[in-house]
Amino acid sequence: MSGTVVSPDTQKSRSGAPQIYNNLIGGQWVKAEGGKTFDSTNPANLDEVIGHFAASSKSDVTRAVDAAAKAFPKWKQVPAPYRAEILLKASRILETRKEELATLMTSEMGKVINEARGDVQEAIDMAKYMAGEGRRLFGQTVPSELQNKFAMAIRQPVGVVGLITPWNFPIAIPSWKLFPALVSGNTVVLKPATDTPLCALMLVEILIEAGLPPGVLNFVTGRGGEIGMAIVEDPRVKAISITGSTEVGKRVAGRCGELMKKISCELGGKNAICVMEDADLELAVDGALWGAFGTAGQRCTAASRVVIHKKRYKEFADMLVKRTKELKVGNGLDPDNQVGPVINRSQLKSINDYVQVGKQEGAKLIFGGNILSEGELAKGCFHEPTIFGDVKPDMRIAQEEIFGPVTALIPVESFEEAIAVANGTEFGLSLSMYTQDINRAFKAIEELESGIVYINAPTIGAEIQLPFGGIKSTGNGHREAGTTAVEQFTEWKAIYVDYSGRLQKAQIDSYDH
Ligand code: UN1
Repeated sequence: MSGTVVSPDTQKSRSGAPQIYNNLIGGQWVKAEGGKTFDSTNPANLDEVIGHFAASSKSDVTRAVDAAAKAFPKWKQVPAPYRAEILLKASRILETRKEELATLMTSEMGKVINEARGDVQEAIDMAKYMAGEGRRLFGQTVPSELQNKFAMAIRQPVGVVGLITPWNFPIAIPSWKLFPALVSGNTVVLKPATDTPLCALMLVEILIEAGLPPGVLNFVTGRGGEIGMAIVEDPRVKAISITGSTEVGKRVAGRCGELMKKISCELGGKNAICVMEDADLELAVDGALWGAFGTAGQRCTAASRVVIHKKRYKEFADMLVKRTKELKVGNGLDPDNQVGPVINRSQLKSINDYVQVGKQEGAKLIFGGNILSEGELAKGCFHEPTIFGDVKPDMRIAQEEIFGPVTALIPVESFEEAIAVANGTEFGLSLSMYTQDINRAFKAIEELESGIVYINAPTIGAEIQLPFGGIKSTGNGHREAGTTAVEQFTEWKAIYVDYSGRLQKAQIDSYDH
């Protein structure tokens, strides 16, 4: 398989002035037709421009879909185990370049370096897992009710798929969508978040280097409003997979519904850790600290609520505040820092606006609450890890996704109340229960209304070999990762082979004894 096309721009040293990075269409790195660009900047230092990227419009999307549609007939003929070889090779390149990619990610997205390594590792894991899927892509064989008749179902690729990815896991989440889509035989138009286009571009380059033929993967950067909907609207795009805000996801899903397209949404969360009176409190505090403030709270799975039994509430709150005080906030490239910046100024403002909402609602601000602007921090988008106490379950800060380092402590009287409070939002992604009681643990597994449940572990930290996704307003019935990932990217075809040599009528002819 030939087709290695490497961006001439990214081959240059990244140490000098910021480079211009183009779209990848049909194996060629090309400028947006309008010639316009936008900048990606470092959230730890907004003066640092990471690169200039193509500000694409509808016509660029049309060209990308042209290329993907043209490449599809040949790509779907490539045996899945060979498609998988490319993913395996990509996993090896990712491993070799892990440190470089992690450093780049911290500079472009802000997450602290150790977490950036984890993000790249998640893509490596997914590449290996989906490479294995190339030799599975299981179908079904079932008995026929008639003699001399064979019944089976196979998976086929859906065609051109549109992938719309967020900035918070800028390599991992594109990998969750790209790898199952590609191994299943689809061709792709990928639109990454405008805050993190370089991370996604690096992943694309690696797949090209691993041997992906021209046109199989097309990459278009630009504003969601402008090009995201253009991907959705193009009649040749047969399926969309999007991770993003609930607001955008609902709009995209609505339109896909009208157009009868397959659509999988991974949207907001308002995840909770429940801490019962019998919990190992040290362990629960460790979990809450990591769940609430890891990735500066910018995970769909972040623990933005902690529901605590009244008997241990004060003790827990004191311990959490003490530990939060010790967290070091700053540029994620410094390995001593534990909390990096948030993604951009508008997100910083939105987070701080929620802090004001919490105060107005009468929640007790027990730690943090401020935008950090001392010294070097003034150049970036840093927010103090923030804890509200005595939060009522129906307050906005306990109901709405904040997507920042803010958590709400909610006291409850019982296990049953904890479950009811945990379930009492419009979302259903990740919920967790800390208890030493095995009966309660299993009751929680049964009763918690979410796609992911943790026992004695925080709400973050899903592994790629199990389904990832949520219920209620978090998703629309799909899951990423695990064996379920290929569902969105394949169509079932049921096949009956009648080798009786005569007309046999199902449901009408009966078996003759
Ligand atoms: C997200 O929260 O947007 O489970 C993705 C986790 C990570 C993935 C999170 N493996 O926390």
